[in-house]
Amino acid sequence: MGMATEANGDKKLRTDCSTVGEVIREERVYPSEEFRASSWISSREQYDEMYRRSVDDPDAFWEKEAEQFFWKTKWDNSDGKMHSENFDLRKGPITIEWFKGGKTNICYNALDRHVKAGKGDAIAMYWEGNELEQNKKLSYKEVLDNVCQLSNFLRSVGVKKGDLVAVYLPMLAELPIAMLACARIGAIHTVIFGGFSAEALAQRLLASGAKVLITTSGYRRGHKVIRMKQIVEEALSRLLEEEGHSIETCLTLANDSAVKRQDVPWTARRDVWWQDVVPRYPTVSHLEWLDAEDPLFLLYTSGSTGTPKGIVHTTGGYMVYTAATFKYTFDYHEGEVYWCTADCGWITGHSYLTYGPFLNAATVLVFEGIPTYPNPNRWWDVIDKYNVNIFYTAPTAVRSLMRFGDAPVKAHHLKSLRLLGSVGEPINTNAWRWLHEVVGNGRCPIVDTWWQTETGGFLITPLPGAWSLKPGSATLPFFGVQPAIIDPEGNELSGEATGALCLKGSWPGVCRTILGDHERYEMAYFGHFKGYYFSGDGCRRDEDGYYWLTGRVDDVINVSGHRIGTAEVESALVSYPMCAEAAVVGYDHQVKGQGIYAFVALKDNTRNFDEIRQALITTVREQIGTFAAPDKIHFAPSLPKTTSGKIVRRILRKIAAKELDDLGDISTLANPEVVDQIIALTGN
Ligand code: 6R9
Repeated sequence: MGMATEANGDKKLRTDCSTVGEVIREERVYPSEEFRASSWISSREQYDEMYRRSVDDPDAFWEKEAEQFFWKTKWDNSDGKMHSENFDLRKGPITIEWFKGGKTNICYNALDRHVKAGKGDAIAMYWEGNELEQNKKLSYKEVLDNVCQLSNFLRSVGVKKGDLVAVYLPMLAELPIAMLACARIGAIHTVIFGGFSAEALAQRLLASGAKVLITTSGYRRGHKVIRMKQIVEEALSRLLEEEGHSIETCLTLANDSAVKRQDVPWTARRDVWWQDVVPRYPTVSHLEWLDAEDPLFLLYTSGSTGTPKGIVHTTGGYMVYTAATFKYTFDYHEGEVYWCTADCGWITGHSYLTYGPFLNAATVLVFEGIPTYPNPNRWWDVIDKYNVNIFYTAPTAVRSLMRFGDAPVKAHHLKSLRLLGSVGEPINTNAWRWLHEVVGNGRCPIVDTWWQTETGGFLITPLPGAWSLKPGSATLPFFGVQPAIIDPEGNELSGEATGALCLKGSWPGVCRTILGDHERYEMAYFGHFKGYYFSGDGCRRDEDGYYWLTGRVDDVINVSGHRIGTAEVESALVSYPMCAEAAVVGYDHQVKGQGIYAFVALKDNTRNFDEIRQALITTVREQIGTFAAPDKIHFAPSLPKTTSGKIVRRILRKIAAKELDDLGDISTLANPEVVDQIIALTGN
């Protein structure tokens, strides 16, 4: 049965909220009757009733969700409450606790529990490598065995509950295995995205205080070979020389098909080959029972100012929340093959490639490669090869594949697909329609999931069997989530409204702190609008209560779904000796969603701009990673500033967007003349 696409009754035109800013006809897309009837939440009425319960009595609602897991000790219910929170700085420090006093282990619930229930032979993971011939599959029992061996090794090198273990790996099967092995023994994992440079890796290792690092000799990404251990070596020697910080154990997976053992730098005593030690350990490993509020992992993310923030998630609430959101949003049913194209270096790889799916005993496809290698058929080949039912990806990847036209998709049957998902940035309606019509053949609903590193799991997302979709809208809040749209004066708006997207009251998956800096956590999320968590995103709520995300309203830019702080890029640029000052803004980019536009004032304007431009890009690559390199560098005599010396980005954003008629009032600048000079230099 097909999915009906109907134009909305009044057929009115409106401005699309996506970053691309097209004008579209509002339409609704309904799930087929067959899809609806078999889904967990199969009607708006069912959702409305559950949603009401979830906000009227969150404890009762989440208690029911939590009860399906194994708890060594039940949470403390003595005062009749299993969660407590203060979301309002006026009332004291921000504190959030869910299931406090309860003892559990997320690895037990994600693996042992299923094996004990007789599902040990079910496939936990299909792994498809960068190269066509590379693949493997692992049952739940096999993943558990691997996790136990690795956790025993980690114990043997002194890792204990509460210790930090850093993981710097590409998308090998060993990456989720490493995360689960840490969780098993109560070690806190911090996964550092493989695209980060030596410098960025060193910065995160130092900030986290990790003593153990798990990495690989190297890997292939498309045609490129990346010598990962070489990057690690650079990071570790810099750490030792400049900071006196040393990593005690560096467990290195030999990935001979990319970089051979003999070709990597090696430090005896510190470095060990995974293959030489881990398989020698027993496949049973006792569990560490953790308090629900013990930390599970640390993940660095970018904010609008300063250095990356080490976001801390805890055990119990995160477990219950990722499991519930995975089940209901992806409408997961046993036996289905689920593919999430995210990297475990970001939150999506934590919540919806690892924990959410494994907690639901799902079969997860892990793909190491890129969509265009060896050719643009690769993704569609993979979907047909593994009969993928649920496919979760990012708008930027969809847009990059749209450029190859429909033919590569049409050459595949893709009949197994039942549901599609999108994350990371607003999805523009063109990409939405292409995904829906060409990839999903008009049959598969799209869940456009809005959430953040800090939120742990989905906050605004379709439940695909329960209501109709509007292309480009993340639709309605998940259970227990209370969005609020707030105007610049801090007033919560009702009905149709546009403003800053905030949240009232906690949900189990929200992060609890920033490592070592609770005050920064309080200021960043709870300091703007008292009594609310501020997301940093702008949003519109329409006449049907649907939410439309419009992008960040702070100084964070979203490049191909990678969250980048303008301050980080600026600090890399100004570290280049010839750079006097730099300001970075985002601008609309056809494929990446947003691109990075850097305005740079040099100390000496007589130099060769092309050479300097190249050197500046190299500097950003070295300090952060290739993904953060500016797309455009615009040299300027100086930057527009207020009389107190603050750079006025608002004007630079307009110049980057070529909206020169709409610069606003520039007369209050300390140096209004530079605006014309910058404009005259466009195209530099
Ligand atoms: C999960 C993730 C968070 C920021 C967030 C927002 C943007 C994510 C989105 C979306 C519109 C969606 N974002 N999903 N915007 N629609 N479906 O991406 O986490 O890396 O922390 O980024 O990404 O701007 O604030 P993270």
